[in-house]
Amino acid sequence: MPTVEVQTIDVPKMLTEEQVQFFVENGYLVVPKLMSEAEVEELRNDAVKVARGGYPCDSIPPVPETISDDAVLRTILCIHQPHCISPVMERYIRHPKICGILSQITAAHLPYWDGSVKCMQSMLFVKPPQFQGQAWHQDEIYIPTRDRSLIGAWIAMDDADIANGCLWVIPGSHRMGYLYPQRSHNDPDEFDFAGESFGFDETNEVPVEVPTGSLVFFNGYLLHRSRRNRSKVYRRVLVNHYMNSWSLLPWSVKEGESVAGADRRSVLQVAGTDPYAWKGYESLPQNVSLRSCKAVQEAKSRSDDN
Ligand SMILES: O=C(O)CCC(=O)C(=O)O
Repeated sequence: MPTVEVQTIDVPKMLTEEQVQFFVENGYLVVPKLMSEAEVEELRNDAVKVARGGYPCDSIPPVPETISDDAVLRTILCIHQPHCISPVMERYIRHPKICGILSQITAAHLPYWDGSVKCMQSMLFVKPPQFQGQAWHQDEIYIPTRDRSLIGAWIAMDDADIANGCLWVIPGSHRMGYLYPQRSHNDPDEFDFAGESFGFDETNEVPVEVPTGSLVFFNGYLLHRSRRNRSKVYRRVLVNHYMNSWSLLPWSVKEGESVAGADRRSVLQVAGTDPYAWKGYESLPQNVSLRSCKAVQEAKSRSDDN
């Protein structure tokens, strides 16, 4: 193993032992108003810059000045990987308060874990009025870890409530580390085109309504969904995904690659040390992708008609 200088990222402890235990037991945790108003405003402004093609990338060309910010935002459900092009979004991935919390809960179910955390994904939801939500799913279906440590840090850029399509979760559904089967759903008015998990009792679901600036943390095995935005306001959220730095990341396994050894290295170390720093890092792709749903398709066909 090559020797490299191992750096340690120190972050503040933010949570009580009761809050850590709540996360371990329930698979989610709300931390109200962690972000200041100025921070939320910075994120909202940067969301507009990303959506207007203000950062060079192939998938979002610059939008002419004659088109209003509102007209641009009203066509977008979600932009995947905005941190690959926006230094502002990348800075929020490393936000010390968020990373302090992550260093306490991400792998708190494992003995000996030392609080080290890395990030592999960001998603910027705009979710304008009438746009669809996401059907039941567990994030580890898409991003597998080897130790069940995947965690989402969901930053509310607006008040999120039942009307505008907040998160709904089934507390404790992460405990066994079981991945439920998935199927297509027949409800494109309510949910985007991703599959839905099934085979569980959903009567215990609870809405996670939070004020602007709050964080919702949730484990990658937690069953969660969100519904259509039935309000007149956006439901903007930046959700970043992280995991224990000690676990390999067998994500997007390449042809011929062994799953046991696969380890994507386009990650950002955000707390503690990276034991695999000796492998080096893959640079982030300088691009983003846009998520589709029925409302996105309708907005596109309206603009094609004009
Ligand atoms: O914010 C939402 O509506 C859904 C987010 C979600 O499902 C996720 O981050 O995994």
